[in-house]
Amino acid sequence: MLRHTRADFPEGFLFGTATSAYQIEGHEHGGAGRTQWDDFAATPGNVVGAENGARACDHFNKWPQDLDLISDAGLDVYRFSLSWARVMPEGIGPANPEGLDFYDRLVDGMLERGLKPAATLYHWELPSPLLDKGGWRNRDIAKWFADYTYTVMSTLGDRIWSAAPINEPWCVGWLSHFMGHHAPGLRDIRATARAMHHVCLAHGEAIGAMRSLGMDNLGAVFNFEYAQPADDTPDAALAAQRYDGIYNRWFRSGIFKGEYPEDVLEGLGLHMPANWQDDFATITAPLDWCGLNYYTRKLISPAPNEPWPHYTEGAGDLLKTQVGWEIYPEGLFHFLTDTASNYTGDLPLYVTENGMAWPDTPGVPDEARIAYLDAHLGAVLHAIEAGVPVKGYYIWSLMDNYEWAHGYGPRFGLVHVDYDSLQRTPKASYEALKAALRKNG
Ligand code: IFM
Repeated sequence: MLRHTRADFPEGFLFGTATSAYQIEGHEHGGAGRTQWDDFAATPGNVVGAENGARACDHFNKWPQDLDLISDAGLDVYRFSLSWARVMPEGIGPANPEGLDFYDRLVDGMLERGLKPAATLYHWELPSPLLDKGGWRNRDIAKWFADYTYTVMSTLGDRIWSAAPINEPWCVGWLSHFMGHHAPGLRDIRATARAMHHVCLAHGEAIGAMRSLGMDNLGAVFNFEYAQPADDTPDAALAAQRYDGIYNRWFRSGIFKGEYPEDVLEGLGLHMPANWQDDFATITAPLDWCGLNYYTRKLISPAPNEPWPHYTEGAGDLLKTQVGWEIYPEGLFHFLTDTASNYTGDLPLYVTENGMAWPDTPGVPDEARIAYLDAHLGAVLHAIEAGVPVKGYYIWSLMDNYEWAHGYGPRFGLVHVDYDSLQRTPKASYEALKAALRKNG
């Protein structure tokens, strides 16, 4: 059972669940074009078992049953993403009618079930032909992305409840271009600086494209990790501050303040594209809400003999999830209050992702996930009591799915997926959530 129920939250507070296109749809269906994740997974050593999203959960065909699961749980919002390569197989140029039709039916299916469609336009499956042109390193990506956004939203925009251009810009910029853990697997500081800026520019251009179509309720979705100094030394504190700057401050600062943090520019400044300062008028396009994805914390130690950013990251001894992430709900409270106090003021905040991976087996109650959700719902309530305008909480994820470089091993779902039969089985956490959402006073 969840201790926290709908009745504990303010009237109108929204509960939702989130997924993304490449992780669930089955990319081999419906005339979708090749993506950077197909290429990355096909290169030895990048993804556990070289697994890819070709089949995934076959949501492309099973979506009515998946939407039924969401509405039967009593959830209000479905945060889903659209695959650029499904809509435009070449990334630019003609749209794929089968791809647009799929999303058209999906959105209608949400509305028929009383679910609010919360769309994300980019959740990482860049069309391969655009990577051939440099991908996020190429400034032109901002225009390509705005064109894709315009095409999609010309069809769907009148029925979308809320939209965000890009999921987790840190993953697009840093994780994929500096750490090399995600496609395209680069480890290059110049590419990183460009990607970290172009992702902000593309965000702003896409917001402009959606505003030109008359859309509202537009936002941005950032991910956060609490940076804890590994010990009490001033050097560890500085290292953690640098980590925090790159991960947690760069994108919020660019998008809400029209500036990048000085402590990050110390490392990236030399590698930035020409005249980057001139782009802030586009990047700071006004938003209607801000989304926070939060999972864990890291312990940060100085690494003075390494090049900038001179730190290493590790884990402490808190309880860990299946992917080794420490469970630290205090971090969610921190980022909600920090965002409202230092960046967004009265703007509505949504927890757009939160959840845990656990090695679930059907029939065995996933008590660990229930406890995780309870603890984080507690952090949200605490933030609301402190005056932070949090308006919703979405769980990652509806069902087990493709966890990127980890393949299909980590299970994040409220619903178990058997990857042979593709059968969906709700877990105990799904049932607990359903009971908690029913308790409306
Ligand atoms: O699966 C991912 C998702 O694609 C983005 N946010 C974090 C999740 C868990 O790693």
